[in-house]
Amino acid sequence: MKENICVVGLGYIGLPTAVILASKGYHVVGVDVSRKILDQLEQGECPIKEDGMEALVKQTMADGFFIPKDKPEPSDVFIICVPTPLTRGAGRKPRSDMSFVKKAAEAIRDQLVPGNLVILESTVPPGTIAQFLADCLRRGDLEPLTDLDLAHCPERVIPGNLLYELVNNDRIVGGHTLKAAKRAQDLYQSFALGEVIITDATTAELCKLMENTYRDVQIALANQFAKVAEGIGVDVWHATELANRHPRVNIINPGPGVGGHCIPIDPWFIVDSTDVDTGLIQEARRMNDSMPSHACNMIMMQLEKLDSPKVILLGAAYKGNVNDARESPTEAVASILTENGCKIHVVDPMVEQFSLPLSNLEDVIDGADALMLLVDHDDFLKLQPELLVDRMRNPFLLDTRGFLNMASWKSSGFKVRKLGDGRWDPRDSKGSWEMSQ
Ligand code: SAJ
Repeated sequence: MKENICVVGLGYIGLPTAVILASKGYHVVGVDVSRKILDQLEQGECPIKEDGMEALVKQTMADGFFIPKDKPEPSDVFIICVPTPLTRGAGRKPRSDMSFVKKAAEAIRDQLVPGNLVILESTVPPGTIAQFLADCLRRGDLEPLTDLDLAHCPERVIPGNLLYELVNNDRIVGGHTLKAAKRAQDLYQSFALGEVIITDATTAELCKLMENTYRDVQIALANQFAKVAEGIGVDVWHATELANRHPRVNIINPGPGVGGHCIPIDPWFIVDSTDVDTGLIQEARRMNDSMPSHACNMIMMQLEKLDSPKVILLGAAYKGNVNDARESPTEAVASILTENGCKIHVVDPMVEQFSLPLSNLEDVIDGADALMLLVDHDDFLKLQPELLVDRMRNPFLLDTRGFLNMASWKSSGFKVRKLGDGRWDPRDSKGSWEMSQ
């Protein structure tokens, strides 16, 4: 007889985890506090736009294995998948906001019986399972550290390829005890083709933070190289391609900043968890946080002679081909340009919800002074510069992702500039940019 499972939090991680377990024959109750998410699911809609998700949600609900609810129910296993954002108090370093984990743990507390397995998937500071989670779950008649099996199973999936990675990635499972780790391992191995590897809970907690911090530092290095290349008149994209021909070098891409709900946040959890000098991690954060204003300077330099320039931001998502705009660099870019007197319009064919109004390019292109490509959505490759150029007051394109075919935009009459490319003289109104390849 398969165990009953209650998944708390039906966001980007909780919902796919719930339905994939349901597809393996577990009876899964999925709980969320958002009425909107529950309504969408009940109407057969999937709140997450990812390949395969909608079909899986429909199938598991039709089969009766996945049931969305607004409150937890008694179960054998509880999986908590709620956000752990940052709190940014004035004058101190950002810290983890554990209020959602606390609420989720308190919501399941009265349903717990000895022998239950409680898994926390949310990214958390090291030591959370043994202390914070146990404290939140404790009841007069229930001691979590002895009566329950507690485990941390950090998620690793990349938005944009979520279901594939959920099944195929290797997975780390950290138990408060060996028994807890083995129980969680069996559960995840029921759907994972990747290997599920067990360790202790604190190692698993640190491991997750190390993965995302590693990525943040790598992106910071790419951004550092981009600024250096601009300063010395080199195209960093071309130089990177050449450097990556070295068998042990893999430099990734610079850009207008690092967004999403993980990479800009998780390094701070490490900084906050130790008295050791974490200067390298903090410097990487600073470098990545400086990129929106760096990209804005490239625009302002070009538009400084114009009165109230009209700038169209292409992309609101935090990265290409996703509809998720959390912590998107576009927000910072929009506010910097607005402070500098620009009129801003944001265009994104994928994003439905954003902190600023979204426009259709067709409605805002007339009289525009600059297009700023911030997100590498495949949809933007379909733009036809020859149809845009005559409608703009000042046809200028800044590509912050090294994504568009600059030669084609340039031959259509655009002045073009690419982040990380120093082969450009801003005094030359025609633009002295040349392709080196
Ligand atoms: N970015 C760059 N240059 C690059 C790659 C990314 O500027 O070369 C930017 C993106 O545009 C985006 C941000 O960084 O704004 C983060 O994007 P991402 O694709 O690097 O990562 P996420 O946030 O979508 O997902 C990450 C993944 N972690 C790692 O790759 C180590 C994913 O596996 C995790 O599951 C996820 O964080 C998470 O939930 O923690």
